[in-house]
Amino acid sequence: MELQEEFKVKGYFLQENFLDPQECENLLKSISDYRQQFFIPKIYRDVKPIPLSYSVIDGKAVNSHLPEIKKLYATVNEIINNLTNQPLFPLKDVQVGCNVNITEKGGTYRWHYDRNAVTALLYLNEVEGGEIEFYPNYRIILPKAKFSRFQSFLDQIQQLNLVRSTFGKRIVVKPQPGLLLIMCGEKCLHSVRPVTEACDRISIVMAYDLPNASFAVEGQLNTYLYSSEKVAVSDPNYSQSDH
Ligand SMILES: O=C(O)CCC(=O)C(=O)O
Ligand SMILES: [Fe+2]
Repeated sequence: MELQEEFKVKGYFLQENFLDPQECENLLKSISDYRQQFFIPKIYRDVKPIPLSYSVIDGKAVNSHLPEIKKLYATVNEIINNLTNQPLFPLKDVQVGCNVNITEKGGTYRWHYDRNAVTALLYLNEVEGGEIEFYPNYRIILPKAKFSRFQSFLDQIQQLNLVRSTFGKRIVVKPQPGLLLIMCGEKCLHSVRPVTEACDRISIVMAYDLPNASFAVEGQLNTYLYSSEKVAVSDPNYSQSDH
């Protein structure tokens, strides 16, 4: 099958050694240098069954202090446009567009869909645990009511263990240095399993969408994902979608 067709059918694409070990080392070094210099917010949201428990360098910080990651965000954009045959772009919201996720021992990332159409995940190291588990092309999206209450109801039903195991195709991917995973983030239910060793799991998350894409209640979701502040809604993911 041709790559574009395969991506459309499967809903995801995996490329091992997209970066070589040395390139991963260099990026890990820049990230570690950044962490020596700046405070990184730690996020903990006690959602069931998998909490959101991670630290993040957001897109604004990437833009100002990590130029090599900013460059990667552009390089991967070209790959994605070839793969999807669509004119996708970095998100207008710079804070959300390109992040570095840092997950320490015991950390996880809750079940969610991304708010944007296509997401690339680039893994920089190998850790015990920390697998991403996902269900590609799984979500039933209401064409005219993506931000409605009925959509969030459907999302919650689809997230149930029994519904997932009955109707979904589960894929589990173990992080390894240089591994690139591209998925239709808004249609692919995903979460990250607990990291089980005392070594931080580092992934770069790059989000793309059509230029006119709009997302409901962005501000609240950004607070939920990028700061330790309390938010009014328990899980903005399911009052709309997420990243
Ligand atoms: O780090 C990962 O494997 C997934 C992170 C993720 O899904 C996100 O940041 O939206
Ligand atoms: Fe995600």
